[in-house]
Amino acid sequence: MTMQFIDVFNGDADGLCALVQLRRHTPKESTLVTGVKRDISLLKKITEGKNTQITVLDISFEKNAQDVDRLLEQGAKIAYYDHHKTGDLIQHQNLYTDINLSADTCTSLIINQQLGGKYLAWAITAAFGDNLTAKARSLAVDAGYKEIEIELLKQLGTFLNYNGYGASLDDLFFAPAELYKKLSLFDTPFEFVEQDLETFKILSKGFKSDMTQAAAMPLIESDDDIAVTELPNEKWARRVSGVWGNELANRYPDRAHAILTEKDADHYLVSIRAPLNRKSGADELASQFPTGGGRKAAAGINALAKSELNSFIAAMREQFKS
Ligand SMILES: [Mn+2]
Repeated sequence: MTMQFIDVFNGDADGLCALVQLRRHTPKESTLVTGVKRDISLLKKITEGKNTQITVLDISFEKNAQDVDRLLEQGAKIAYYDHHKTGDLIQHQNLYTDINLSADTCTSLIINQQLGGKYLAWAITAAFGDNLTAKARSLAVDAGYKEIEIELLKQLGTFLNYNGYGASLDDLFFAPAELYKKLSLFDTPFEFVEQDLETFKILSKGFKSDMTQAAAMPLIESDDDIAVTELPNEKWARRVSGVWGNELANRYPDRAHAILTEKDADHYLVSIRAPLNRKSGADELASQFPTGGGRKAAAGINALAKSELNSFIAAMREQFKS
């Protein structure tokens, strides 16, 4: 029986760039398992662990622990790299983990460290995508990139991250597996943009158009500590909600933000951003609601009942009062 390789990655900039680095370094014929950014229970899509080597990138261990357990029992070898909430880690001889919960790192930076900086520009792209702007910039400056190059990495990171949002693959310009195949042809993001300008342009155009629409939507709550905005149940809104949250966080670094995107008649999809200057509490707020979760700086709720909107806003005020 031959060994089967399976690469499991979050469909955002960080997941994409983490796998690009790994597979540029160690090419493998692998099966790709991914989805929209919010689709993080990815390991349950793997039905059989026997004779498999599974690499997992940028999805919460906590949300996948049962399947890690099951796949290990079935005989899988698993390498797990991440920076989201872990819950209780499992100890097993066939499980390798490199998980760092620091608010200033991301999975691509963890891989970058593993590879000794070999594909740094991809890691910086991901850091920009995960809105680790200061960290990304300082790495880029230290590496000697010119301002125009740094701006390109920032744009690409933002666009790749933006492409991952949406309720289903149907909302996206590119399915993440398809986008991965395009990116993974190149050692650097600079080569990708130069040689596949068409893909870059589709993302760039979509991003700018969606952001313009988001900027026109009113805030339904705002004070010094928090701001809440509501977007309609449309493709553009589902794509842009997360990056619009990042943009607001960058513009108003002392304020926490929530982007409510109407999901159906009774529910919102919620993106939460902690104040950029504090970078904590987003996960705590999200976890108070049944379908919530995420990181300290950025978290979300998959389905917030509209009837709970007032209690959500009250909890948000309480969480982020200065
Ligand atoms: Mn990430």
